[in-house]
Amino acid sequence: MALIEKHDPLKEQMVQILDQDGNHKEDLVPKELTDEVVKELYEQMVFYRMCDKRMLNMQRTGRMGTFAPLEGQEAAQIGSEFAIEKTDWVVPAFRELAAMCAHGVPADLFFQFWRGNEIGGSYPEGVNVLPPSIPVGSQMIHAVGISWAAKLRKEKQIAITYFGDGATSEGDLHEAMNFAGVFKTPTIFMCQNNQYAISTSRAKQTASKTIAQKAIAYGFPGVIVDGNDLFAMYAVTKEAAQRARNGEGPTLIEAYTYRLGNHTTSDDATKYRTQEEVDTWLPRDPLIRLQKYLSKKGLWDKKYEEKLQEELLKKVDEITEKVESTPDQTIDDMFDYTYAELPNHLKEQKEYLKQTLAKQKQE
Ligand SMILES: Cc1ncc(C[n+]2csc(CCOP(=O)(O)OP(=O)(O)O)c2C)c(N)n1
Repeated sequence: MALIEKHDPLKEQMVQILDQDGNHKEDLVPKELTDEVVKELYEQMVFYRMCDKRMLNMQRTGRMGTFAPLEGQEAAQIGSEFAIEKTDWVVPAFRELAAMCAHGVPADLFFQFWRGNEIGGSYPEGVNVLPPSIPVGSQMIHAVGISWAAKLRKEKQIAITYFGDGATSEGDLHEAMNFAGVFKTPTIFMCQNNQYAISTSRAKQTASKTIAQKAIAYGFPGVIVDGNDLFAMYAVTKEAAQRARNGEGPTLIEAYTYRLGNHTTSDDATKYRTQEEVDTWLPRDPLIRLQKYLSKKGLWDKKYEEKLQEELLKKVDEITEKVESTPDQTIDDMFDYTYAELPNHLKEQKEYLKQTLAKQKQE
């Protein structure tokens, strides 16, 4: 528990194990992060960045709806997801391509969701991930509910909920954190502080020095982590998960990161942030620092990267083809994936819609 216990969220210090030059603090590297595992996680991060790029290309060519790109936040998501069990719950906002898919959501369904196809909400049985939450800051109370239920059932399951710095201005987060603190629910509050809520900068979002310090008011620890450092993200989330499973309650993690792309495909970030600012973040890219780390160990070079990207491109192509050859959603798809059993008023609406459309076809 050393990293969380030692941390003072008021001090604006950040837990970092791997710096932007690929240097690491040997004594802090978790033993689970063997060379093989780090390589595997790096490959996942590359894959999700490629999926993200493909979605962007599809959107620009009219084959995808508006969506929120993830570029720059891969370590925050993959590092934290790898620290929990597949039986735990992931409760995302709307930028969590990597966390959701790493936790079991098939990537083609993620694509479908953002194409507006309700099939995108039909996750396979046993995948413990909630759908993206578009209303900002509404999902954290669900995570607290899920984890509280697990605690009442005396199960060792925990929930991790992802949200942005902007979501910390929503009342629901504070209700969720208060409840979590009082009932010591096994919840991890994962704030990806990517410095902006659309055009509102972090400095304008809150007068608090740090986001992590907000946890103090609710009686549990808050910790700031270098969100572009896979090792630190894993190590701190692992500790938070252990705390949760041991009955010690929630943790707020502020993953200090940067959204390299636009807020969504409808946004133009050049209107509110300077190129100089973006340039200061480019060398901190989570992928580049892992490349440097692996390269020092003789495990990464340009040839390996080319081969990897070639292989992953095939995977991304297959996903795209599957997505684009899937038939359009049916009326059933529109109704069937929200409730375990459809409530009566929705049964009536479904029937009404079917009959109305059938009548229209006859006319
Ligand atoms: C309740 C609500 N208000 C406003 C919006 C419009 N909106 C969508 S994303 C966003 C900013 C969210 O910022 P943040 O929570 O920091 O997450 P990020 O987009 O940076 O990942 C806003 C205001 C919304 N979706 N829901």
